[in-house]
Amino acid sequence: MSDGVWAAPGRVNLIGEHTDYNDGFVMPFALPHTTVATVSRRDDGVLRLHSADVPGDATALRVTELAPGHGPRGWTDYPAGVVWALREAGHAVGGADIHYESTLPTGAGLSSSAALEVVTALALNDLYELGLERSQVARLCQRAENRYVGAPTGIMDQTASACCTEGHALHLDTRDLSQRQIPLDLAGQGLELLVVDTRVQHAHSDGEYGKRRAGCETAAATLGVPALRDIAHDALPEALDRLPDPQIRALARHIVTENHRVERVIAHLEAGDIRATGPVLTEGHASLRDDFRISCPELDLVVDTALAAGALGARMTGGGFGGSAIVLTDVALTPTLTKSIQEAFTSASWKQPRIFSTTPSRGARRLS
Ligand code: GAF
Repeated sequence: MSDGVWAAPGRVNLIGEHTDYNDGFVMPFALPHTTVATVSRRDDGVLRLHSADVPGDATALRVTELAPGHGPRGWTDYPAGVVWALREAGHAVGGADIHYESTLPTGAGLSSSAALEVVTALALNDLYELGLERSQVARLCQRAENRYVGAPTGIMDQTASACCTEGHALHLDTRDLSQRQIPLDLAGQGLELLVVDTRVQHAHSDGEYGKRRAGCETAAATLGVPALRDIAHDALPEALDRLPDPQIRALARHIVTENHRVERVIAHLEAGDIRATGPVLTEGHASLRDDFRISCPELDLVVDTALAAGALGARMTGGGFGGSAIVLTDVALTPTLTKSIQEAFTSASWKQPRIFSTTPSRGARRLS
């Protein structure tokens, strides 16, 4: 008999990529796929972690011995990192037995790590009566990932998993963490959003993420601003003239234009016109491919094939170098589009992608 069951979803990001560590704007929504944690509190200071999706026995760790860089370097680092981050922030968290089970594909750029962190934090927040707000939960989970796991990621994925609501995309300002829930009724406008998981994750993705982040910080320092968020879109040409290194210049151009694309997408959604966001999504892909240089042949093939088959817009989503793309389309076109993408992958002799239709779903919650 457990003390409770919690669930936290993965996400797709509609627009606003790599802007979250530049104090910029993002617009993710939660997937219906979740990681579910069945949890019992224990008072002997032992954290016992088991996953139905990973072969092998449970891992047992002493909460007092958790320290960054000392984890076993596997999936258990994410929940262990959350316990470490909670305790480091002064929260009296002891042990727990946690059993995980997930419907989220891992390694698909759909934030399975954030879901694992958030479901753990939410369960412990309830069981140990910590009284943390959702945005505090997200911040602590990000700290676990940055410091304990050692990945220099932004705040988007954890906030999406913790704070998204059904039927909405979440407009998050990553500087002051203010949030707006933007209605996104795809079916109401005869539209569908497809997720295409390319099922590839190129090996160098972690290091390249850090390099992009460092490059953006160099650009901001050269321009004398706290973050690239502080460069207004109409001041971009002048700012670019002040960046001598072409690669750094291209990174800055992506961030400034991407923040502007988020604003354009919001304007279309607020005008009730989801279709009009399509070309903006596609522009975002070109910018990630050409300026930020984080796409890959598989993602480009999805985007090019979808557009050639009549999609309204398409782009990679998430960190890049593999993972998933999103495709905005009229519902009637979905079968043709799906077939075209499958055939394109067959012609390229690549493993078949996983394609599914999705809608903005609920954020993390207690199930029982
Ligand atoms: C990954 C990171 F975890 C996010 O913080 C974000 O930077 C994203 O890549 C790119 O937008 O998912």
